[in-house]
Amino acid sequence: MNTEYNMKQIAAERAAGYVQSGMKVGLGTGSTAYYAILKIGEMVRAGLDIQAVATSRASEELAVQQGIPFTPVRDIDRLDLTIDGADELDGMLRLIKGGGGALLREKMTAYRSDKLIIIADETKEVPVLGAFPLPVEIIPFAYEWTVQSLKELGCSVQIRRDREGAVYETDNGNYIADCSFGRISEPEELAARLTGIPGVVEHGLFLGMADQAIIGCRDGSVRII
Ligand code: ABF
Repeated sequence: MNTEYNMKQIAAERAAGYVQSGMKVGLGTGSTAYYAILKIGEMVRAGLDIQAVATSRASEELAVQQGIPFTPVRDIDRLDLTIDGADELDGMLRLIKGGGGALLREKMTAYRSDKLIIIADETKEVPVLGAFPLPVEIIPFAYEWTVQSLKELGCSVQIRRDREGAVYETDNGNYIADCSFGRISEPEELAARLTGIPGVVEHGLFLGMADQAIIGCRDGSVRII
């Protein structure tokens, strides 16, 4: 029986197998991407020659510890491959991301990547998105207005706080509004409405961005969709 972390690990390590010397690679954020970074670090130490960018300060710190060479983002126009986690994924590879607070850099990195591979344990697969509150990155100025505008889309909103109860700030100095919509039956429509709210920087719906998902299963198998 595989525990959740094993499922994450087998998915992450299978994805790391797609990384080849000469590639420009985007490193994701979260506990599944953690295992991918560890594996890629092992491969770099064994001679893999890549350039990398990270989707969060936390992932960059981990990658540097692992000896993965970094290139300033300004020196990389496009990436060959990004490997990243997700909070939910449906049968059309539509995703909710941002539980780790890195959705803006994750989406920017995915957008500049020729291929996005999502890695997840099978508990992340859902028939319909929305059980996981949708993270939305908003600017601090007049965030109360933005929260009200989000509520008017039909959700309850929690401004994310850290363990000490302070308002959580992203790597970009913004806030995260966790929006509970319940079932999101029309994610494309919701994405358009979210983008139209002034004060919203980015949202955690990743639609039409993932090329492949590698799923770690309880029985130790890996499914590729
Ligand atoms: C990251 O991966 C975030 O977007 C998301 O929150 C996280 C998935 O969580 P985990 O891999 O830790 O289960 O990309």
